Amino acid sequence: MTRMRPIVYVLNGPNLNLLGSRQPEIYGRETLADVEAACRRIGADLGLEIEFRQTNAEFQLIDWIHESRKRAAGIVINPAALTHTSVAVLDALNACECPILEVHISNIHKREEFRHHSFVSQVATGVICGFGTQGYFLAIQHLARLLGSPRAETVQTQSAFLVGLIGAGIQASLTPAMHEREGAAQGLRYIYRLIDLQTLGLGVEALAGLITAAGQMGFTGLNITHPCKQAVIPLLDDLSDDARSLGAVNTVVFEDGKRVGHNTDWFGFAENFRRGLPDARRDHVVQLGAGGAGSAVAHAALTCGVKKLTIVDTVAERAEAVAAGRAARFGPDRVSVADPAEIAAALATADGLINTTPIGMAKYPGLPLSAALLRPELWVAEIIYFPIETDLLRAARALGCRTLDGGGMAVFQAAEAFRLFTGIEPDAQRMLQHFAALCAK
Ligand code: CA2
Repeated sequence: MTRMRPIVYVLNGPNLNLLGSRQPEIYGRETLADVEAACRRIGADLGLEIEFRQTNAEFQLIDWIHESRKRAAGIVINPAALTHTSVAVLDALNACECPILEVHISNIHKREEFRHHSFVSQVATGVICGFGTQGYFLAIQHLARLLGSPRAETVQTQSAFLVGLIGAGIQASLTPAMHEREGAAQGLRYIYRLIDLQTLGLGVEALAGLITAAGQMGFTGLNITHPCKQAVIPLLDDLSDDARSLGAVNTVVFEDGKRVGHNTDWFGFAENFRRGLPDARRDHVVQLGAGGAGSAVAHAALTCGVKKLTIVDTVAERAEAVAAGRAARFGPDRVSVADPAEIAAALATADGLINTTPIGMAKYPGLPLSAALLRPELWVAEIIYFPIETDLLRAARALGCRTLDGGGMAVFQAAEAFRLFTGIEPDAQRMLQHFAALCAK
């Protein structure tokens, strides 16, 4: 017999649907959809069912409070501006017998005088304010404890995280520093270990043993990099849809004894692109390189709305393989392959150029194509971040092209892995700043 999970109503009042779009200095950059997704994940971990709602109408909020009276084991409520005005919301909550946790993203006591008083607080079991959207997660966690969820204590004490990166030649990686700094900033005990096959004198065949050992030693999860992103797949119990489609995994989460593979590389490029070149034309884009990150970047470009992507690689079979994989997911009309000899023709009609080859990295300096093929209307994106300004970006900027460096991709892939490992929303802005400081060293 399956036991019913206790239901927690997470209710949100007026204007919270604007979250992420305005006033980020007060409310952060996450959208309400991000908060909802994180609440659901945390609820699931704690054995709770989350009913997440938002309304701009006072009567609707009141109707939902009445509904919670009958169905909810607990209420998390951010009544937004109604906090400070609504006796009706107070009366509705007064009729509820379950615990009520009042949440405010901002510290209302630090703000205008009219926000200092809350009608709701006099009926709330507890009030959380000023912790950003983390307040919602803390409230859910606290409710789980109050409701006697058998998993509440484990999740609570799991604020210690042990993660690592398996790959070869990874000593210079900035990922451990990014994760550990964000973990510390979130008040977590967070340790990130490098497991470098090269320094250990091991080959890819050691991967299975290392993953088993990490699971046995209580690792929360692992990042996986070259040369193990494909080799890890047969060692996993489950894959996210994107990782399955890409045939590459860079993040493994140990969940209830299972190993679940994800790919955050594509998300890293997509998020960097969305933020860095939000209004860039994307009817036709040329991608140089179909190696290590080729599939993930192509996947990201197509997800971001690139209508036609032309992939160019010196090894034709590699370009064909990446194109075939993405065509299977996005349709054959959106992806094609061009021979390096045809690059001038491909670029002539392109809006943008993405370099995924290693040319431009500190150890492979130079340009991946002739600078004569660039023109000011073309935007140019990189995935290389060491150096942050490659020869290609320098040449493109000199011509007046809009450019995107690879730093953001490195940060957002790490941020997404952090979210998968911890269930906690990282502060991407803070991670970007930290990364910039690390690069400046
Ligand atoms: O800090 C909070 O969570 C508040 O409940 C948010 C309310 C405010 O009236 C309370 O005093 C404190 C406002 C919600 C509106 O949210 C926006 C988000 C982004 C852009 C504009 C509004």
